Order: sequence, then C-alpha cells, then structure tokens
Amino acid sequence: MRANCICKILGTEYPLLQGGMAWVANAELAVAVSNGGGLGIIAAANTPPDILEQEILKAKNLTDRPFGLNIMLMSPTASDALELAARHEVPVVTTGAGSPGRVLKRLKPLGTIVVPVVASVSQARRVEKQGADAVIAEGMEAGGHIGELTTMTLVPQVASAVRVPVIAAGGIADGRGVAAAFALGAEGVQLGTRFICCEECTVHVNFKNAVIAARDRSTAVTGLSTGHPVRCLRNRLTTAFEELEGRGASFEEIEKLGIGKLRSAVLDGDTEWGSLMAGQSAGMVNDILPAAQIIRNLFAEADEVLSRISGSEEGLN
Ligand code: TUI
Repeated sequence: MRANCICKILGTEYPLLQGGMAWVANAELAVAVSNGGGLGIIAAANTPPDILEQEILKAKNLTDRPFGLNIMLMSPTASDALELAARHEVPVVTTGAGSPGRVLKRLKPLGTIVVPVVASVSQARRVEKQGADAVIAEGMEAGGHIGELTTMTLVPQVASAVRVPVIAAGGIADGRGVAAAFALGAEGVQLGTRFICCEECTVHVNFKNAVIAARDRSTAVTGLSTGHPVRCLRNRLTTAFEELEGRGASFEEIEKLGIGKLRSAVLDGDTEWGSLMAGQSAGMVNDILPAAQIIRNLFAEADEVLSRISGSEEGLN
C-alpha cells in the first residue's frame, strides 16, 4: 500500500494512527508508533496538565517525526489539554467522546491538523463544516467508549457523506482489516487494541496477556443504560456492571463502580476488577511485537490481500 493523502496530511509514512487510549497511550507508545512510520498519539484523557506537558515534551525529545494528542472531550481537563496542544504546537490533535467545535476554533488558526472521531454521519457532516481536516469513523467493535454503528456500516456512509478523507477505526487488527477498511472507502486506519500488545506499550503485563487470551466473544458492552456504553474484556467488573444494570440501579451507583478501574487494570494489572478496555479485535491479537513490526506486517498483509482478491486468475466471477 502506497503513501496517500492521509500520509501527506499527517506527515507519516503509512496511513495509520494509533488510538488515543486513556492511561495506555503515553509518550513511550506514541514515539514507538511514530518512529515505526505511523502517527503515535498521546491520550490526554484525565491526565493532570503538568504530567501531560511532560509527556508531550518527552515525545518531542524522542522523535523527530510527527505525533498527535487525543483530547477526550468529556474530560474536565479537556480545556487544559487544548491549551497544551496550542502552546507546544502538537502537529495533530484527535478528539473523542463529544463535539469538537471549540478545539477546531482554537487550533485551526494555528495550523494544527485536527481529526475528530465520529460515530455517526451527522457528526461527520458537522465537523467537516467546522473545518476538520479528516474524520475517524469509529465503529462499535472498538474498545472503550463507543457509538452504535458497526465499522462495516459507518465507514461507507461517512465516506459518501463528506469530502474530507475518512480513517476507519474499530475492529481492525490485521492486514485483512486494513484492506477491508480501504474497500469501504477509508483512506487510513486507526488501531488501538493491537498496540496494547506491542513491546513498547507500558501497560501491566497482565493486561497484555488478557488481550492475548481473548477470543471472539471475550468483550462485553456495559453502560448502555446510563448512556455511556463502554466495551471491555469480560471479567468480574463487567459481570458486576451487568448485575447492577439488570436490577435498574441508579446512574450514580453504576458510574461509581467504574471509578479508578481503568487505572487499576493498566498500572496494577488487576484483571479481575480492573476495566480492561479493549475492542472486539482482541480475539485477533495473539502476540507481542515491536510497534514498527506490527505496522510493517499490517501493510504487507494488506497488500497481499488486495492483490489476491483483485489479481487472481479466477477473478471474483
Ligand atoms: O472516546 C472514545 N473512546 C474512549 S474515551 C475513554 S475514557 C473513558 N473512561 C472511563 C469511562 C468512559 C470513558 C475510553 N474510550 N472513542 C471515540 C468516540 N467518540 N467514540 C464515540 C465518540 C463520539 C461520541 C459522541 C464522538 C462524538 C460524539 O458527539 C456527540 C455530539 O454531541 O456531537
């Protein structure tokens, strides 16, 4: 697969971004992905501004290549992250979990590339009007906070609705997924779960092993009743959520159960009660490799797939 317009927009070798995973996507991971030819991303999430600033400076020190910052718009620290992106001239900003109007207003005049995650056609249309450089259409196969539509249905509908380039996310972990995303009209891909299992990712080894052990039906979506659906690997925490939601517990009681659980999964390796946010593609992740090798393999395999299905002597008919 050749460099394309996404590579030009992002300044990368491959049309690939790493997902902005809260607690997981730190400078180490972002640098590994950027040095491997993709766009590494630091997740601002709820990180205190002084610590986030150190991560940005660390990434600047460790790579000459572009990297990005993901701003989670529901976070109380989103405004601080926005100001840090402006002050440190972070080349690319992705946004998630909300409407990125103020991010676009603040950063577009500075020349920052802004790429919002969208979960519907109407959100894609709106951010295009507001000046987004591209959109990431994320299907509900993804891990963490998700929308309703699948990648298979969302990506082509978004691609038909907007003129800006579309990047597909959700459910992609190998070259077959990359090829499929391009077939659906995407010009780039974003992967999160696959990069949890790269050598440079600093999450607790128990979390990595849980992703590797995951099979096709190992994830569950909780929080549908509170309007905050989140996909995680099944464990005692997701069972407890299901039990609370099943008996119609209050919003507060359900939300309270999740507090601090992502941190305990990522830092302490608590696979029983921690929030193991991961996508359905966990079932396809079977090894831990350097980020650069993951990226090379993805695009080599995508090329093989595309030539197999387009160039075979039998053809498709
Ligand atoms: O944001 C994500 N995934 C996330 S954020 C996160 S942090 C968290 N921690 C604890 C509990 C809950 C979350 C974990 N995973 N993905 C991007 C994404 N954005 N998915 C869906 C959306 C989205 C939703 C609504 C994008 C735009 C949107 O717009 C609303 C509006 O008003 O337009």
